[in-house]
Amino acid sequence: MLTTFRRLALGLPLALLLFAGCSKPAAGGPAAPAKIKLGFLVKQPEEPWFQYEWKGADRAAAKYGFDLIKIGVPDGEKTLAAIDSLAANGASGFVICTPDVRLGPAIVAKARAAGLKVITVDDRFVGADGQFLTEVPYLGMSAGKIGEMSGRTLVAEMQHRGWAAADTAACIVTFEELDTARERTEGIIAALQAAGFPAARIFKTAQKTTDIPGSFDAANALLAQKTGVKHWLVAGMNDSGTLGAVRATEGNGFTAADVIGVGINGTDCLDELRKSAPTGFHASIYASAPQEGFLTAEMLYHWVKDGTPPPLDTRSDGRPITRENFEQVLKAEGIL
Ligand code: FCA
Repeated sequence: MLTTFRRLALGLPLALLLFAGCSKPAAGGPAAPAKIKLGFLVKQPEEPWFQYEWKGADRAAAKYGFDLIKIGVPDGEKTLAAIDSLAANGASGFVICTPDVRLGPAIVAKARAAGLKVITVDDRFVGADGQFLTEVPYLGMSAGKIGEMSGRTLVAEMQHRGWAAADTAACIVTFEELDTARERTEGIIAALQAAGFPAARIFKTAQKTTDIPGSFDAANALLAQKTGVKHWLVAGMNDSGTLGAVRATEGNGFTAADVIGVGINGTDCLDELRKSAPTGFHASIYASAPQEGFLTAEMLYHWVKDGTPPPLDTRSDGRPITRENFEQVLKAEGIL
């Protein structure tokens, strides 16, 4: 208790210590060490995935006693401004999921100039030559593997419902300019084909924005072209990608019984899975956002505090969740 109190007191600003009537440092004595400040910047703060990542990072901040500065950075301008603001506020580094992976070199240059350490989460920086900036520590999904899991989940449920491939087609919503997204959707397609689903009945449709309206529009465009399909398999790079497409099938007259949608993230589909009647959104591949937030914040803290550099490439795994088991899995994860 006393140790905890002392540790806390050390982290408090001097004014607060005086105000609280705690012992004053002797005149000329060493000042209390300043609390470490770390940033956590995410591209889509409205997406539950990123809110859970922040929650995980908050847990690391509470455990190690650093200040966490959370900033939403929906575009390049806001990202660069956020780095300036972190530097001005005395931060030592930040974790980032960038709104555009090609901003990587500019972000690294700005961070270096300000003496800030950088770890990337989810979306890996890409250089002007199109190659990953492998020197910047990265933590993200095992994208191909998780995509394959989504594909296998689609096939298992299709078999469970006894659908014939000849009556079925797959609508895969893609966002190929983002590597983690492309690797996931390629994994989905590879698993469908490995299970014998005909390549000619797998249709990709590109989303312009990575949100529900973006995937809704992409799927609608495809459904308008592909008439005569009885059942649809629907998937995308994340829950929003699949949710928008499932909404599009509904708008085109397909009922839940004729649609199998599988998402990825497992954080942005909770309201959907809680609906009293099942929808076409059948399952998601859950990857742990709180853990990714905790681990990246923890790595950054150790890097700043002890000079221990983080591993350059860390990957997280996934597991399928459905209406049947999502509450149990997410409770165990501390999300529910
Ligand atoms: C990307 C997606 C997010 C999440 C994350 C792990 O950043 O946009 O929804 O899937 O990867």
